[in-house]
Amino acid sequence: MVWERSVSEDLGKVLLLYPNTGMDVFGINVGLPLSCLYLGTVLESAGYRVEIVDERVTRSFEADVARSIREERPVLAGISSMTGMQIRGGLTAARAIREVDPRLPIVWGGVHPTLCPDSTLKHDLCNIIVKGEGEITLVELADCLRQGGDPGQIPGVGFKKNGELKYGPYRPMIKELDVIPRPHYDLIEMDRYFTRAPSTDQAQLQVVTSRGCPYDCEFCYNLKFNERRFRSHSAGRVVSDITYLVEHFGVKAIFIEDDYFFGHPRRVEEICDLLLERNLDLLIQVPCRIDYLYKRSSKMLDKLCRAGFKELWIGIESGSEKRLKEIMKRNTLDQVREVNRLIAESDVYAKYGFMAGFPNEDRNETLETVDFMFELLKDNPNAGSAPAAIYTPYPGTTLYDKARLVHGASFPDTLEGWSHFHFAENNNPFLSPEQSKFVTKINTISRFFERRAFERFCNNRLKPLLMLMYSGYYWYLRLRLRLRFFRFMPEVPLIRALERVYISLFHRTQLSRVGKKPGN
Ligand code: B12
Ligand code: SF4
Repeated sequence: MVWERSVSEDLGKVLLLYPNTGMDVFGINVGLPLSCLYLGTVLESAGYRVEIVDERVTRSFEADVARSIREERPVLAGISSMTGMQIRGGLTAARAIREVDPRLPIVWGGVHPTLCPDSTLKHDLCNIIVKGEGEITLVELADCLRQGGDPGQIPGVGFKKNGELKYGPYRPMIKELDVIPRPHYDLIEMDRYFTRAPSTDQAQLQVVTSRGCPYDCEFCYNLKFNERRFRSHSAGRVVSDITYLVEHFGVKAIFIEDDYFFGHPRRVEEICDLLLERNLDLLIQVPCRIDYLYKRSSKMLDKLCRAGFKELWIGIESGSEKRLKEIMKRNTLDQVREVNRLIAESDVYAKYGFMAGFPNEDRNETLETVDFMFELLKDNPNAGSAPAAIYTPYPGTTLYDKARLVHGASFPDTLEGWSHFHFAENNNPFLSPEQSKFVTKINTISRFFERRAFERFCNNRLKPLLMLMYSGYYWYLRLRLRLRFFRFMPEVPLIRALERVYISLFHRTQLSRVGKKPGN
């Protein structure tokens, strides 16, 4: 690997930037900036010095970026970005860079530049993009720019030459993930990144144990970004990475940030065996699929639970059978019901995820989803439900192409345009104005479907008062749903406004307490 080399000279500095995601509540979901951490680690191994500036944990992002460049001109500045909000912060940072140094190469990478390469590259504030996995490409690119070379020969990059967009050859994906070194956690201030485990409020850190997924859900980026392939770290490496976090940072709760952890069932068993051997007494949150559990016995669920996998995040997506088929979810509602019953008999907590507002979805279908959410919660006291997300057509997904080609929807064609594509807003031009409003209403009120989630959200001095208000509102909400009365809902704008204020105040007060592990 390109980073496995011994370098005696100082190769200079690389600046990596992680903008706000739009879902950033310090101490709750500001997790490790994994993209920058993985890239920073290989750059450091290859002989570069790395600085990571993360907008989510600083109050002076632009000033920090400008200061870093003034202190020492980096070889390049790399910006990591998903579609939407992160682009906004990325552009702000890029402007700050340009003011200090108009010629510094600005490199964009991550999910958005990979899936929308042309519109990203066309922007004045972008010189080069890196498509897909960045570890090898970024080291090669830094070497090339440092020596004043031409990036055209480097696989995986896009660049501009005489105003024209050019792309280097295809960059194959790394086959054996174990060659990627464990993140150098000292690149960041770790005490800023403890999130909280939902059921216990324990300090939690995140790991990646695999990349990609063998399924083809039509709303997901995996088909294009990971070419529908599943690659994983060995069981030994996974358990060693988790043990490292436990031993060095004192956490007992882990969040697995994989696309599909369960892609290789034999590996899952091996991980469980190793964790049981080490007796670490962990609380591990992990994304899962219904069909993985459907094919398995309560014995396997019990083993998962004993090994620490006590919280499963399961995307159910819809309460409509027809819709599940259409989006290629590859499981039925009856299978969901059966797995829900299996989980009810175990000690595992399941958090279900749903979406509303798919193309052609009408009010009845949205209500089928709401009814199904309540059915699952009723049948299983160990289950919770995330708010019904507003379906968002992300570029690179099959449903995005269908929305354009079948439903005639149009989407932004500039980087600036994509920066306003906020997942919490309704970005679905294919919905009628009435259905669009209805979906936003359901998304808002579904925040209150799970009492436990609300309790956790208001874990402060005002809790008794807030929970009293919650009980009153819950009763009113159930009555509304039973009567199917959705015309006059003044609470919707009120809830959204209050939530925005609450989250921003909470984020700021938590940020000012940097240094303390939440829950400790
Ligand atoms: C963690 C996570 C989050 C966290 C992120 C913050 C954090 N660190 O705590 C939170 C919870 C805030 C979040 C929020 C959301 N997320 Co999210 N998230 C993820 C998740 C699970 C892991 C991301 C990660 O860290 N991966 C590990 C790192 C190593 O991989 P990576 O980021 O891809 O980086 C590699 C390459 O992309 C590249 N690279 C990345 N940056 C850069 C920069 C440079 C300069 C270079 C050269 C290369 C490069 O190199 C890296 C190493 O190989 C991914 C799915 C996944 N498994 O990747 C979804 C994912 C990124 N999220 C997604 C979505 C849709 C969302 C949400 C809308 C909520 C939702 N409904 O899920 C929001 C809002 C974000 C938005 N798009 O506006 C989509 C993104 C689709 C898109 N087109 O952007 C993904 C792909 C999930 C999916 N299956 O669809 N998310
Ligand atoms: S939604 Fe989940 S199961 Fe479906 S393709 Fe994406 S990662 Fe795989």
